[in-house]
Amino acid sequence: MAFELPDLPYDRSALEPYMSSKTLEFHHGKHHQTYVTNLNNLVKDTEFANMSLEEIIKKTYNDSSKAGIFNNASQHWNHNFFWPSMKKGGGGAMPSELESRIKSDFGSVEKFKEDFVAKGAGQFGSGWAWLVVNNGKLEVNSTPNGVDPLCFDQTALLGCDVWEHSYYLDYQNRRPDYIKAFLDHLVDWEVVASRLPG
Ligand code: MN3
Repeated sequence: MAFELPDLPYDRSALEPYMSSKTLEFHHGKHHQTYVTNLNNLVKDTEFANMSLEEIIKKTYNDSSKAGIFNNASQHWNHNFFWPSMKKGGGGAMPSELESRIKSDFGSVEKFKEDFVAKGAGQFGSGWAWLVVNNGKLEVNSTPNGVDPLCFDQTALLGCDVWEHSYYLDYQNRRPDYIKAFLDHLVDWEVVASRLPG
């Protein structure tokens, strides 16, 4: 079964002014669509054609002969995960369980946000900043290109796309400002909390 581009769970203008409809038009409509199209072309008539996205990612990570499949599969997964992590009127207060986990593992919500922005801003070139659960503990990290927490058997709670296509139209070179706005005005913390392992 072919992979498909999911609809955005909000209008293209819903995240303005923090993420413009122009950015979503290109980012969702062109970039994400291209990963889906490339992936479908690459897995056609191969052993990967009937695997889940997660299986494909785990089986092709670090296999240089399968780099094209890995990159497009992981980027499809990453964007499927990214869109519903945001909502109109996001940011704001976190559900109490998530907030207490963050306070206990980072010291404070402010410290978590500082660390997350620093990881995303410090990622050289294209990649992602993540909040993950690793061995029961909340951590922030960053990954290059399409690499994601599935590759390391970590549970992803939140990912921020720090490829230039995610912010350049709205923030130009000000990547830290984009990541701060993402945390303070876009993230749906209810969704993030729902991803905590039970
Ligand atoms: Mn992207």
